[in-house]
Amino acid sequence: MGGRGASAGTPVPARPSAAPRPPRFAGWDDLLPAGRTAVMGIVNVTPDSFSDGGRYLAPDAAVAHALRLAEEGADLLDIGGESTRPGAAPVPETEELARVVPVIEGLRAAGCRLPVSIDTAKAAVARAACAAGADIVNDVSALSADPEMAGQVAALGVPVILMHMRGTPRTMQDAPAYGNVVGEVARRLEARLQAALAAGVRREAVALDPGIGFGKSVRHNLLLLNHLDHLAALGLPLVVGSSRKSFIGKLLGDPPEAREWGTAATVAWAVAKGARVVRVHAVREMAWVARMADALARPPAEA
Ligand code: PMM
Repeated sequence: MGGRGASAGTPVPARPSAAPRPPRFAGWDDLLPAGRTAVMGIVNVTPDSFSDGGRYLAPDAAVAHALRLAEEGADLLDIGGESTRPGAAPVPETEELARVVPVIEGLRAAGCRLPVSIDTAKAAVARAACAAGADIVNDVSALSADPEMAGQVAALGVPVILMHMRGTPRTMQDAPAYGNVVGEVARRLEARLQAALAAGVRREAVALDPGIGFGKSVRHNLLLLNHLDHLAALGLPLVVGSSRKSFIGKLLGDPPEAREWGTAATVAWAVAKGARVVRVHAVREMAWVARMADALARPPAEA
């Protein structure tokens, strides 16, 4: 599985300085594997993420975990230093920087060439992470939390993920309500896309994400996944992050391991409905699921 990764692009020398670097990838087509869904491995460098909080807070542990995910077949790695679990408090910028920068530097120093995204809503963290070797900005606020972020992403010239969220992590699960969740999420993502373009971000650098679990009830999450093809019709790559989220636990009654099996169903479904990237914790297993679902959804000529 280790050899199934995407084109790793040009080499990434370890570089501890904060100087800007030219982007390795101009857009999503440059970094996604052709003909199959990409698997993004989650590396949360946080004490409190809902699934893996506290396990990889030490930089060495986070780097080792990320290298393991690469070995298991991740096409991209997503490094985050601020928990976005419901109710989570914001993390100061200095703390977030201290969590993520050593991990990105450590990964590059270890020779990892995979595309790396920085999961942050802060422009300063995006800039420092990209200087340390990150290639993509993954912003759960779709460039709306920090007024500097859209201009920063445009200046960096890197691909970006615009994710839908209602409210902030602290408030988002307080009785989320929509008239038509699919239409409202699509319209908001379209508006954030326009804001990004107006700030100078190129269209081919943008991917969209419905933000499963971010200000949504169980039913809202199910409807968004059910109508994922509606969002795919916006014409940009879709990222889907359903892995181990609480709607799966609520549906299945949360016995041990149920969230992983439930995740497998959502990954297969998302692939069939047009996701280009699935963001997961269990990379080895979900890469199998994604590959099988790819073959079912689009049978290869020779098999
Ligand atoms: N979910 C989480 C964090 N970052 N980014 C994107 N693009 N999409 C998501 O669904 C998403 C995200 C929260 O989940 P985690 O605590 O398992 O990382």
